[in-house]
Amino acid sequence: MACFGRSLDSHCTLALLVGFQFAFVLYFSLGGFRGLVSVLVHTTDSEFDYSRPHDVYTNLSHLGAPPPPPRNSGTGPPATGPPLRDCQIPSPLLVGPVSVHLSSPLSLEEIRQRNPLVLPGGRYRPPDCEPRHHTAIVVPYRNRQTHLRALLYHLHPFLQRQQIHYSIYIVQQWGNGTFNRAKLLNVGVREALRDEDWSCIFLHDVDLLPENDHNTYTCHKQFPTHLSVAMDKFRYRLPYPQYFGGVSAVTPDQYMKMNGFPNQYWGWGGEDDDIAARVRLSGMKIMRPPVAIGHYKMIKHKGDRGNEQNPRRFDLLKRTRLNWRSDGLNSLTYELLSKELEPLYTNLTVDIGEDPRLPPGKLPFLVKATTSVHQRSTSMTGERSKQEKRPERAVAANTTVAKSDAARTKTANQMTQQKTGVMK
Ligand code: UDH
Ligand code: MN
Repeated sequence: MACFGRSLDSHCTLALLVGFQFAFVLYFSLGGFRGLVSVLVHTTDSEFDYSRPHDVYTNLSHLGAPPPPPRNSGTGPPATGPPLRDCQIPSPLLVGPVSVHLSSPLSLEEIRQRNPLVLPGGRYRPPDCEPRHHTAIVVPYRNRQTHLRALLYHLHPFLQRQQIHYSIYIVQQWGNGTFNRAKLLNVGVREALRDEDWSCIFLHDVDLLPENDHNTYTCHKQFPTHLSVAMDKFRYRLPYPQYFGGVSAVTPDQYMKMNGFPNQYWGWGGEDDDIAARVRLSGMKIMRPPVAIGHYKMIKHKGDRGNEQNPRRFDLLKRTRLNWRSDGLNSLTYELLSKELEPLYTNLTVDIGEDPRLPPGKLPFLVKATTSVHQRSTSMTGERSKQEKRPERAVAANTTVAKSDAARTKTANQMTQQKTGVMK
């Protein structure tokens, strides 16, 4: 997000120069010989015919039902059946290029009907084999309902064909304050890890739709991955070598090593370059799939109200080297207002505060009903008190889940304790 959508300035020119050098080194260090071969093999699109894409729901009827458990003979614990075989790598269900529909997505109910094996919270586990990958998809979000439906329509079948165990988390910024993508991502990682020990966490813009299911939503063991390397918006090229925006992935360990993401970028731009810098500063590098595979379409949109360009982004970027150890996962504060297990995703509504640098007396913009993906009918105007504006904290049974669950907070707690490790 940081260099594009406007002409290059000195910051971007410098980034480009350093980036080319970095990319050159990266190119020859992408996992040794195997990486080199895969880069050579995939340098052009010739391997995939994007002019004849498959329907994105292809092969879903091949997702088997779980094998029936053996009959229970009398008393004792219920029979669990033989263990499932490991899922094959690569998944035999993959088809390559898939068609992407950018306009008029189906309703949430229609999408749910097309994905009968997806469980509440947007969870899925292959029914007939043991998944090798456990991936949480975290989406920073506010007020993009059409985009969200398009994403869910495309992503669920795409991920099911990859035979991974996954869940989709929509992290919704509450209120009308300036949007903060990176902080929402921090919250999403934190909350997702309270649910499960995910082995991989995807950071996914709501308006990016993957076009090739060989682009697997899994993590590299050692280094963070940038997946959206070829977006239609940038004519299917990487816009600049260090670009890390759109869709990227980290393991919990990698995330801790880089002290998460910055919390201080309010408004549009810069935070993805900061994240890329953290990767480098914490001694890691960025992995990427071949350009022929990392194809994405971005739903066309204008800038959002409340997410205007951040004029401080270049100043902040100059200080990443100094700030990354103190601003990030270890300084994250927020309030989880609600967590709902919707049929196709887990909805987290969070109060992440407001830009502390807003000039006193300057009110954030006023809009109606931005709180919910499903059009909560709360009318939100700036005049009402903060307490009044908040969605009610639902405490009831199965749709809302209380914040802490000791058994599941292991990794999240470890991450907090890691503070000292990160600060080294
Ligand atoms: N997002 C929201 N709601 C917002 C703002 C951002 O959900 O109000 C999320 C969403 O996941 C989006 C992501 O943050 O995909 C990144 O924001 P973006 O899509 O605005 O970023 P992008 O790089 O900006 O696509 C493209 C140009 C926007 C116009 C800038 C004009 N100066
Ligand atoms: Mn966008």
